[in-house]
Amino acid sequence: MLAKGYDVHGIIRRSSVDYRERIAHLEGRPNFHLHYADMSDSMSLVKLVGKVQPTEIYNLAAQSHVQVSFDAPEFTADVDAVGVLRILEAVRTNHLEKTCKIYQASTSELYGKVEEVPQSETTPFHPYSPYAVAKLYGYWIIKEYREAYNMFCCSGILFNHESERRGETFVTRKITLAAARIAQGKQEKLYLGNLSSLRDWGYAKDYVECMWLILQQDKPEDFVIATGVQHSVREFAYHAFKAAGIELKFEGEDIDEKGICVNGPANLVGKTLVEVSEDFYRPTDVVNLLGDPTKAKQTLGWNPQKTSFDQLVSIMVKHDMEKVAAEHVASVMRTNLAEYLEKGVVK
Ligand code: F7E
Repeated sequence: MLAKGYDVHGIIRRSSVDYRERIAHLEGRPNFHLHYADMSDSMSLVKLVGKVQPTEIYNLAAQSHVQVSFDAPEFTADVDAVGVLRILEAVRTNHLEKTCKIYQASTSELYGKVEEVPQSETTPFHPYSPYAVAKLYGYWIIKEYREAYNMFCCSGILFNHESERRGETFVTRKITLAAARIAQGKQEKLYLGNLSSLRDWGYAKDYVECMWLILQQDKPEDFVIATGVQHSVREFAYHAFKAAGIELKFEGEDIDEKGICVNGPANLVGKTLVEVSEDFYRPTDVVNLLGDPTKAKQTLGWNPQKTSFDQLVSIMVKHDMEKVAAEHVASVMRTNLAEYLEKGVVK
């Protein structure tokens, strides 16, 4: 958005620790502004929308971890479902419904216990987690306000979109970080849940371009955004470890399945590097997601294969190999400095 010349306003939540690593490089830019507000606090949203008078709103705010939604279902519903309504009402309250377009980050999780493969804009929904049920409300309330009040609001039904900035507890990033740490001797093993789960993974950077395109159309519509290519968690792990210089062979089934190193650094060959743990199984899991991006391709002119699966894995592994190496250097420097200070070598 900044590169396109927009004035960008983002909301942040108050926390006792500042954790803004992923936007740190943007802070201080003249057309980038952060405001305290919260998706669970309608007043804060109404006031902010009134102050900023936005022409486009991108609602990416959510409790977005599916497994966590089983532990915090009410919070998830408040933020991911009612939060969308609060934004719509904040726009209406400020009489901006004719000038402000809204993009809602919808999700392939709506298809859940899938009723057809691949999934398109016409596939029936079957949400299969508290997260998905909350997001289904968000999808329908956007559609309702579009029809009831003639507002320009759209849902992008995005399949999994990954990048080097992905949160570290989502499966792709958990794998790429672990592969980097194991390759550099910083971790022994990686524990995962359902290795057979199938996902349509794309590169987040390509997907945000599509979000913007959705709001530049003449009429508001919903779109499936996906690559149309499917891989299992096991395959993602195989390719990520391979990119980190480790070849895995998977043996066994279900909870007993293991990923063993068959090629790579001599100290790792023969070792079990990936194991399955029930801790990462979900009460209900979505296991067969594959998107059909035909409409986005034809209407938006978007290219779903801009970044291939192999390129995505390699971008993420390269980033994490560098991150782990940098952390190692920083820790050696800290240790050396502490030692020099203690010995009085430096003061
Ligand atoms: O899980 C399986 C897990 O947590 C993917 C969110 O951005 O995309 C994301 O939701 C699959 C699931 O993402 C582990 O059971 C195996 O089948 O990376 P994930 P998600 O649930 O697909 C959609 C589009 C969203 O909207 C969400 O907000 O991988 N899996 N082992 C594991 N998953 C995790 N997290 N950790 C494991 O150890």
